[in-house]
Amino acid sequence: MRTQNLGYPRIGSQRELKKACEQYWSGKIPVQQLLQTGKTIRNQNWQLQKEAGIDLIPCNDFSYYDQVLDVSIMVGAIPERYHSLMEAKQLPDIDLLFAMARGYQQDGQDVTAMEMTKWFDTNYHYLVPEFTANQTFTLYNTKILNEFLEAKESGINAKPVLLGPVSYLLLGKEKEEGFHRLELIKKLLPVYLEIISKLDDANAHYIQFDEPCLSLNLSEAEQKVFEKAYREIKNRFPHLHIILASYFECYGDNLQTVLNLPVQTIHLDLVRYPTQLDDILATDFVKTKTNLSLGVVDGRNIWKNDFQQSLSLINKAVEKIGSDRVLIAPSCSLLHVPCDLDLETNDKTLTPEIKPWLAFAKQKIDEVVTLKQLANNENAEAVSIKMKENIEANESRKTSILIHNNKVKERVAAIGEKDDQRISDFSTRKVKQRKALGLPMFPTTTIGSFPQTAEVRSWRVKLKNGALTQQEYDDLIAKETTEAIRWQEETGIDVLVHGEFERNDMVEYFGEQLGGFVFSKNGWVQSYGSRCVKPPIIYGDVSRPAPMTLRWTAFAQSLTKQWVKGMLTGPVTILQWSFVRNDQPRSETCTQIALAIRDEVVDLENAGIKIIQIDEPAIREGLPLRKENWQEYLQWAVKAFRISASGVKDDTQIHTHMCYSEFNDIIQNIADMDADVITIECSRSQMELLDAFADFKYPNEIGPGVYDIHAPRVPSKEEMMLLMEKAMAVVPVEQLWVNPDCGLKTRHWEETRTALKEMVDAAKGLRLLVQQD
Ligand code: THG
Ligand code: ZN
Repeated sequence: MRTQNLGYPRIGSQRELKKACEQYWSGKIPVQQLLQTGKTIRNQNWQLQKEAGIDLIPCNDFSYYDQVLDVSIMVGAIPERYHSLMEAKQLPDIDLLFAMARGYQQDGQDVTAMEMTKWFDTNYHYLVPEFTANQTFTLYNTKILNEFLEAKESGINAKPVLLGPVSYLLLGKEKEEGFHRLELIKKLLPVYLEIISKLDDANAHYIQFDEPCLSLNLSEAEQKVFEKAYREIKNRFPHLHIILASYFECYGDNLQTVLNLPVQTIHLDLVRYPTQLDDILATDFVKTKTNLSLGVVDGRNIWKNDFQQSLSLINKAVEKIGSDRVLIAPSCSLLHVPCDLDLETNDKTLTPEIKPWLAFAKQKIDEVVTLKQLANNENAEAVSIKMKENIEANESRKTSILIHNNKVKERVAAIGEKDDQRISDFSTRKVKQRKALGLPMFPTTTIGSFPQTAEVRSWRVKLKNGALTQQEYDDLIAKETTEAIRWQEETGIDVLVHGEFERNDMVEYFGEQLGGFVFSKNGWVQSYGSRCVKPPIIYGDVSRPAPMTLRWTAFAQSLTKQWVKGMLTGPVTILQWSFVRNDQPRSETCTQIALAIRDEVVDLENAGIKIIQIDEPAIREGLPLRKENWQEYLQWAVKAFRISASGVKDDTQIHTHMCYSEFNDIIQNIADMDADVITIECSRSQMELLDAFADFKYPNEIGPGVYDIHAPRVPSKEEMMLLMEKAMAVVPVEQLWVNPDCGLKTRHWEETRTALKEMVDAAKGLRLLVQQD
């Protein structure tokens, strides 16, 4: 029996890589210092895994930005617009990488970044490979070999990890019509073979190909491409030990294909899908020589492993195929969990009762090794102590009074048919809202957040370390909020927002105030590039001990005669961006959060707030990877949103906001959410997205984003009017709002002011246009 790891977090346990990258980008450190930081992190990670006793330690799991982008650079899939930057090596490789990831504006050049999208159902984002019909590939960069040799220098014969060729193509997109990207496999494979050959020459024994697309619904033709590709690799390198890894789901209908692939080891995510082990052990697989990597330690969540449960899976496999064919592993790369629980030394955030229930990446590595020792009966005395500790910790969690709140459970059980329904249907509500709100045609609003300047962030740091008193901090937030309200009034925006200056992250802020949640001090997880999030930990029944947003919303409303929109994060998004308890269904936890948000909505209404937005940007990313599971998820997710929104009177207007396009396939479910107004990201696709709403005859009101807030560029009034005219062609004018794409938190004030003035002018222009008709 051996142990392996699929990938280790690369931001560094103190976010060293994030800090070094950002300092490098702002010109504060030279490139050598950034590269040295990377090298230190890689070596620390390798040593840590070596000392823990991991047999197959990954390399090339490190990246300065994103592992998919690294493959694009490795195989030379560098879109045309970066070629002038590459020529004559004008940019060193690392700067080319950052230019592709972040765009490049210097020396009169203005090149846009590559598109970013969600990595499966996680909160990690990757850079989408771009392919053309006459796409060529060449071995442009040997990062994977360099990292392998670097590990070797540190005395580690590492296992190179590489996104497999088929998933790499599937995760990309065609930038022109007339071909399918999978056709490119013929051109791509030679480059993969070339790099494998270099690794082979350097004496790599193993290679791990990540093919996470095997967790999706694949056509027969797509499955065939997997077979062809891996046969070719195997033919060229018969002695190389190939580990095939997919995760986040079972192999499903792709299982037979996977079993036919000429690979030595198949990895299973047994956390997501434990019964897959039985499925495989019931086939002829047992008679082959192929190894199984049992992903029993959760790479997506922070709970301590249940050794008894894992051992029963391991023992089952050992009985059928023998211990030599078994590897123990985390369920997926540990990229998705924080680095080290030992760094959580603050008893106030992670209380001493809860901390023993958890394991971060470093602790999970130990769990993998301990499980092997337990299964092998190695080191019996020392290991039996660990087993005892594990049973005790899990028992203490199961029986803790902290996780149970009977009032919450009773409330969930008592949810009735009416609780997820507004009093009247939209056609009735619309009339009452028009009368109550008195808004003009094409009402203008923003998504909620205004720029979080370094200064505003610094106030929070000072409050935490005692340099500001609570009163001083509150005064500063009040001043900032007041200025934002005044500025919006002057600019002529119709529905105002308070700006969210008091909030850190839109999920963390709510989690901090809800019962059943705890926080880490340092539990950062990479979201994209240098950006990290610190997901709250939901350990128990969720309650709302006190109003969460009432104070600042009511304060803002008291400053103005115009409507101020209350801003809340929706239940599905809070669930999706937190570490969720695994001792009850996610749907149950989501319903509890929905009730907490519902109480907040009702409190806002009682305080005179007539427009309330419940954001659900993560509702799409929560979709199961297999379509056959979509409806079950959508049913409870949509219901949770409706529960949160349905406690109000007809004339209170509920908004929601969603980012990330592709609504076509879930438009019915979005309509079922029954928000009075939905604001959506639209401008990048030039309103194409609206077609789904138009074809469906979406009945409620829509604010299609008229400018892309993800870029520093300021669009003109004319440009925005043009986009809105496109919208008017497919959606009745009385249904339309005018707003930006998304929140303005990451933008600067100057560009925000100019852009919003243009936006208000665009709305005025549109009103004139319509009156003339
Ligand atoms: N919050 C959470 N998840 C998210 C987003 C979010 N996932 C999708 C999308 N938004 C990802 N985008 C970002 C944008 C900015 C940051 C993180 C994710 C960010 N992070 C700070 C950083 O890395 O310096 C730290 C966070 C903080 O200041 O509290 O700015 O909005 N949960
Ligand atoms: Zn958004």
